[in-house]
Amino acid sequence: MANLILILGDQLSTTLSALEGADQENDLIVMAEVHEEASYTNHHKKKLVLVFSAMRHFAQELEKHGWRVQYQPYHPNNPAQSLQQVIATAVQQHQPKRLITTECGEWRLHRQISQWHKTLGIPVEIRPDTRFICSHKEFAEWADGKKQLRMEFFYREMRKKTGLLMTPDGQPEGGHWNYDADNRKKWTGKPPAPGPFRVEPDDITQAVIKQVDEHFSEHFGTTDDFHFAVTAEQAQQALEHFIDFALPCFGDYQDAMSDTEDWLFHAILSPYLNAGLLDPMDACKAAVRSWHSGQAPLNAVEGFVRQILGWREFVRGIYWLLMPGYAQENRLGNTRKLPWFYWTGDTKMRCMHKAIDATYRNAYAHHIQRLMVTGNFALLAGVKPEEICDWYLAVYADAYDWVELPNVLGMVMHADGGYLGSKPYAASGKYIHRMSDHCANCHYKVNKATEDDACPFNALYWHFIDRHRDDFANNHRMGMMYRNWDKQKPERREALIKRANWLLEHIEEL
Ligand code: FAD
Ligand code: DLZ
Repeated sequence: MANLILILGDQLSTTLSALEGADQENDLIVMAEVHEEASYTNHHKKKLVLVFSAMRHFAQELEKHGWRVQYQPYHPNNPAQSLQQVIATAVQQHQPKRLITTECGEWRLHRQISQWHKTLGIPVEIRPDTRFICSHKEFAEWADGKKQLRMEFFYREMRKKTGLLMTPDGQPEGGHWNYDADNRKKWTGKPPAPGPFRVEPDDITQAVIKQVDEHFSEHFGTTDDFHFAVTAEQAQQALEHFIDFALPCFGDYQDAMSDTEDWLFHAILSPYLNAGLLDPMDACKAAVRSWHSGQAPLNAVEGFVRQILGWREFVRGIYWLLMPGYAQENRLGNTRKLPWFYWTGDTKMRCMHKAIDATYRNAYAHHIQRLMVTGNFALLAGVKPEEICDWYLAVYADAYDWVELPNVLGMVMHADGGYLGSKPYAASGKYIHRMSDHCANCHYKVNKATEDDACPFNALYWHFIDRHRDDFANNHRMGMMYRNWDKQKPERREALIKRANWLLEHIEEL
């Protein structure tokens, strides 16, 4: 036989570079559900269902289109429990000339695969992942010589490169690159949020749900009400659902949070984009078409395109530029353990409870919950980056190291010394109150700071500002915070620090 082609669980695209030029009659595609990939983190049960079910559907589709596929479904007693074991067995069985694969999305596995040629005794060809818009080389060239990277400038380069939302004479549509200032409305229940696109589980998905419940019962989350798309066709329908029903309001309510509504006007497309079921450029182009047809406003469409063309490509660029050292960064010197309530949602802080509860049920929380609630709390409390990164990697259906790590370690924890973001997204309860209706239902009082029932985010915010004076006082975007802190009476400052110290000592009881 000619070649083995390995396709991983987040490479479910027929346009995958590993398939380019392949010989349908002679080459053999290998796909395998293996314990090692299913357990390197405490993956949410819904993520396991999504990945296994989407892999099974993809293998069927490949066979339907004439490919030869060797597929290993999950079983705890399979002799091969890692991708390396699966491939080693397949090489022995089929004696291929070479193994072809597309570069994988995580350093952990990439390091393994790049050594396989030594043990397999055949060449291993690792091809670039052309599903991303910016190659590693292009990103490295853009980043070269810069002390700090700023997404906004990278994003403009990507707009010029793709022509998305650009006029024929090379200017940004509407005259501005970024309409973020228009995207900060609080949501008060109207217009009604459309909810996510739902697919009822078919026989394949139901079989996977049963297996996950049986073999991964210790993992975080629940399989109840699984409704994710598991094929490219369904992911395309999810995109159309978003464009038709949520995109028009996506911009306005992008930063909003709600006590009663999990999804608001977000796309809920990241699990599909990251697994390969949906192409990022297709998603951006669909949004731009919606603006051209007058269905969605520019602030919404630009905001959506920026997330995918800008943030998604930017964080991936940083990941591959700086790994493996990036994962070890801890520039704020944090040492705190992750509070246990991140796993249970058992906390009186309403915003935290709501974000964690949604995460447990849905394997999803929207960006502002991740950044300004669970992320902000970890930053203010000084949680060790490694611990909070492990949590984010485990609990979301869209979580893969290449995208989770820069978002958590860089954007949220500022553990890279500001390489990714110009200032930490630290905020007091006031921000959460402004953007949500959580505080009205909270045990704690957002307008209090030092009392026993005061919102913990308030004193913790000032504690963070105070303890990191050396790190941030000279950051011009933080200057006002320090002036505000220094303006407060010494007794007030003392009371805030005392309250924060009490909160940190009793963190598990909050
Ligand atoms: P929308 O808000 O509707 O945005 C549209 C798309 O833009 C998303 O589908 C996603 O592909 C892309 N996008 C938006 N923001 C980002 C970003 N900051 N980085 C990369 N892509 C972005 N995203 C992941 O895909 N996987 C993760 O593991 C992940 N972990 C995160 C952890 C933290 C602490 C934070 C603050 C953000 C994280 N994000 C992650 C980014 C973002 O929160 C999610 O992509 C988004 O919430 C997914 O939901 P959505 O599809 O409804 O996105
Ligand atoms: C996430 C995941 C899971 C849960 N299981 C598998 C699997 O059994 N087989 C597989 O090929 N891929 C799986 N994946 C995706 C891989 O972990 C992913 O390819 C790497 O993390 C690189 O991004």
